[in-house]
Amino acid sequence: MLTLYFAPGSSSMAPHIALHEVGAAFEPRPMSFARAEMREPWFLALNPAGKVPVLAIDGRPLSEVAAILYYLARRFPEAGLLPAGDIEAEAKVVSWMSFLASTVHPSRGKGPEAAKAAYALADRRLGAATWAVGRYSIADIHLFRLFWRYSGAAKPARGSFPNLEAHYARMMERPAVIRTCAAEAAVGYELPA
Ligand SMILES: N[C@@H](CCC(=O)N[C@@H](CS)C(=O)NCC(=O)O)C(=O)O
Repeated sequence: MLTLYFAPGSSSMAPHIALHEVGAAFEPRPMSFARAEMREPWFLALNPAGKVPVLAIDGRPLSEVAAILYYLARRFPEAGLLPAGDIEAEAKVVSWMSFLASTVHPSRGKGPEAAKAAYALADRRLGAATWAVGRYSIADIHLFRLFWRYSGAAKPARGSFPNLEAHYARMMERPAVIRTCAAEAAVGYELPA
């Protein structure tokens, strides 16, 4: 049994998309920023950091976007979300997700210039490639969610990050992304600006 603790539009959007990509049955458990549910003792027992996402696997909590994406990709290999049998390509997926979690995600909290520099770096790193690492993978899901949030909040001028914008458009065509956006919008966004 899989349960996803998520807050619409937040970091948990990435594992939410991945769950739809792999087609796994799961229980969605919406969490509210407004009611500070992530600070409640029962949730802190699942993740002492007080953050979504958490994926409960038969009741055992797994936190951190990259770890949950990795778990889903490995548990459901038929979905092809990790390059199979290619150690170097798999390591590149880890490289992207480490970069996204350690450099890109925290950049918004460091001010607009830091965020712009981090997304410019991500844009250069992606370059003209269709997907982050050869073919579609969990790295693309992680990248997409961060740029979705940044572009929605900071509203950079069109053409500021041409490679990320093209990647975003490709992602928005995927049924798993469309389903996730619809499901999260139906719950309702409570995101700070
Ligand atoms: N490093 C974590 C970051 C998760 C994170 O920052 N979650 C935020 C939402 S985007 C959160 O739950 N914040 C709770 C709060 O601010 O109360 C990951 O990759 O999962």
